[in-house]
Amino acid sequence: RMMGALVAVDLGASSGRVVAGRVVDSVVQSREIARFSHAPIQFPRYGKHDDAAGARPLSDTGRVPAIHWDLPRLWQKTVLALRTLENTDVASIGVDTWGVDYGFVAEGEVLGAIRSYRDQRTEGVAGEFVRTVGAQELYQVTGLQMQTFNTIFQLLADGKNEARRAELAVAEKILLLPDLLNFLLCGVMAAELTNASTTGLIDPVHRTWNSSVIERMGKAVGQDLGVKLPDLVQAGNCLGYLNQDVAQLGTTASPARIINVASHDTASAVIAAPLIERSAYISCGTWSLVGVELDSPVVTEASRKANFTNELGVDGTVRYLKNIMGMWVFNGCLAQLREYHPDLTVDKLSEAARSAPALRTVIDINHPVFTHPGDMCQRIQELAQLSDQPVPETPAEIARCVVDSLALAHARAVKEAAALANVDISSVTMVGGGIKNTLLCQLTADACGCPVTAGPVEATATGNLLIQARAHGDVGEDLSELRNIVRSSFDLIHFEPESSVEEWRSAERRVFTHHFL
Ligand code: LRH
Repeated sequence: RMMGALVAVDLGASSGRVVAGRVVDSVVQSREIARFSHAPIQFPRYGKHDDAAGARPLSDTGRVPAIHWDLPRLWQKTVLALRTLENTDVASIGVDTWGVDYGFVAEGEVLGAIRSYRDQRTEGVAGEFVRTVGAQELYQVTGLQMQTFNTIFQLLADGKNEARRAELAVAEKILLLPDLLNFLLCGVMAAELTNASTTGLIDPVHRTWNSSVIERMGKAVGQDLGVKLPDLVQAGNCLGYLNQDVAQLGTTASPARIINVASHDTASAVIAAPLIERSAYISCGTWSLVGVELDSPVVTEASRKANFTNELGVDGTVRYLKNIMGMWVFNGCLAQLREYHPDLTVDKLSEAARSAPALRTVIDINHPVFTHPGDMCQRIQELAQLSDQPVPETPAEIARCVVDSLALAHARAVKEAAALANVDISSVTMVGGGIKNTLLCQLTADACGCPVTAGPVEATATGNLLIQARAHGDVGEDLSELRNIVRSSFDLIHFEPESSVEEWRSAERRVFTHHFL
């Protein structure tokens, strides 16, 4: 019989989509069922004695808001999309989302709110823990980049807050977001490895939970965390069957399966990055994830200092990469500029950037000032001022500054990845929504001084579908075969470097990189 459809639920940090597809004659055929935006939501957070202010207006801007994800929206949109497929023969469903974030489950339900990794409760927490363990030692045993939002630091922050600590105490399991959605879909709990590798709780060599770090953490939060982490499973595992109350998919004889895909969005994107020999990849979305595929982790001091991470990919691969703030900054500027220019769209702003003077002002796009939501344009202007460069004022100038700076950061990370992992790189493969900005692709080729191949845009959903197809035995086992399928399914765009790398090198020297703002 003709195999049923595969459904990818792909939730990025700024938009989600549900895609139905199949692989027919080594070609991915897919159709978007739903697409929706979503964003971290800010709630004001008050001090214990704020009510003493009485009827006076509260104007203390020093308070940091709590930032949650809109799980009800994400779930509802997913369910509605699935229901449009009722009476279709759906073979399976796979879920991927951004990394690191998690929820608690107790008594068969989701407990409390899902915090966003942009929530500032982790501030200061990481430093303290890292100092006690030792930064070098921690890197050696986890291979993970230092980001204040790593799951490990979020859990530590929870342990420091009475209310969250109480939730953590009654939580039966801690589930990363895709695992949580899978649980809602089929009632089975597990932790899929690629995403678990973003927690800081994985041993990247043995590819297991890292019992020594988990024990240490447990002491810090006064809980046995080990029992709260579900068993690890690999991408391709059949977790369970869709609860028919959620949606009636598949046939009565065989309801749709829930398959663990590479549930970290970046891991799915890398699967569908049509890499050739000696090619680095850049997965361009909210973040730009820049790196190379390796078969073992790199945990040298140089690597730690450059803040490269060893996240896990499918089939024993290591995603050796660096997080660069990507379209997050661009989209943040767009949102802000739209207050004065309501007609502005992503496309218009990208086009405007094209016409603005090149390399006039370059900033450190990865500067921590950009981490939290807020006034992106002003932060850019401040960094420009601090480095004595012309301050970008118009939408075009601001956008150009972001795209130039992002391309520069891409090139730098590619170079670092090659040096740190001791590999030769002669081309770059870009995937993800950010490649719709073709100026970014061209400038990345220019800054890297090597050709760029861009595509597919929907790499993450494609990687999600491919792992499902493989689990059903519809495609070959090899990762290289999966990438051949990608190559024959999408039109890839090639960009040759057009300007001299020297211009970029000298621009790089203007970047202000001090992190004390
Ligand atoms: C990209 C991503 C990235 C993580 C970040 C939290 O969406 O998953 O790989 O570091 O979000």
